[in-house]
Amino acid sequence: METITMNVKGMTCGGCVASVTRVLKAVPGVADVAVTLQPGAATVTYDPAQTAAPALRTAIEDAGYDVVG
Ligand SMILES: [Cu+2]
Repeated sequence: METITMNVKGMTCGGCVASVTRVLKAVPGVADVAVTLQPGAATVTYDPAQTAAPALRTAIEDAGYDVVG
């Protein structure tokens, strides 16, 4: 397992946190997700044999948020 923390821009409330959490958990290979609003960040533990950082980033962006850095 690998863990990555991404800075997420555009989340404004608990609903946003729930949305980002949901889309990340839907990515095959994701084992654990922790999203915080302040600061806006998503920490994801995943199986590198099944997914990778770009797919996680895309999932967040497809949900309408921005990944910075
Ligand atoms: Cu919101």
